[in-house]
Amino acid sequence: MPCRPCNPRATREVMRRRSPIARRRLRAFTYVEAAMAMVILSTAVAAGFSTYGAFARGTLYDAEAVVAQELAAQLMTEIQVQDYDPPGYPGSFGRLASEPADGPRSLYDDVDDYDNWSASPPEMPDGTDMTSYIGYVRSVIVTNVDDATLSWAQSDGATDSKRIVVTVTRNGKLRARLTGYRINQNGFD
Ligand SMILES: [Ca+2]
Ligand SMILES: [Ca+2]
Repeated sequence: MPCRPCNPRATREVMRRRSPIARRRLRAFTYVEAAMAMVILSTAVAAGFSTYGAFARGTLYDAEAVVAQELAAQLMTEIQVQDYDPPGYPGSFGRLASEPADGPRSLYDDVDDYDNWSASPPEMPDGTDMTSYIGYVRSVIVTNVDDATLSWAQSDGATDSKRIVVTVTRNGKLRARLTGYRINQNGFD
């Protein structure tokens, strides 16, 4: 049977002919539909903000990791071009009295002078604070390791291989860690 064309007047006539209970049920159903639509919309908006928040946090985290990698790489390069041992002190390990633990690093002249170095904010070799990187902590550990495997830690100064680990943290969280090695090349360095 063909449907009667829908128009507002016909709808009002249908509503008028229905019983009061039927009309109340129909209105209640409409309110329920509207309420459900609001709930769905609110949920969708909340999910959208949550996703955006996660994206923003991820972007910030990535940016910090890039900065941390660059800070770590800069210090690693600086250490690896130093002498393996200080001139005249083969097999030694650690800093001389003229090489204070808190720097400046411009006084350091061999790899293990950097052992247990840490600064926040990171510093330039002359001790100047790198104020663009407030909150970052840059640290170094130098360890003599087995010459054959470069993996087993050995006594200070006992081998011709040193492992250098540079870490960068921010707000207590690790952002970068670089591991490098410095080999004593037949005593020439
Ligand atoms: Ca030194
Ligand atoms: Ca030293």
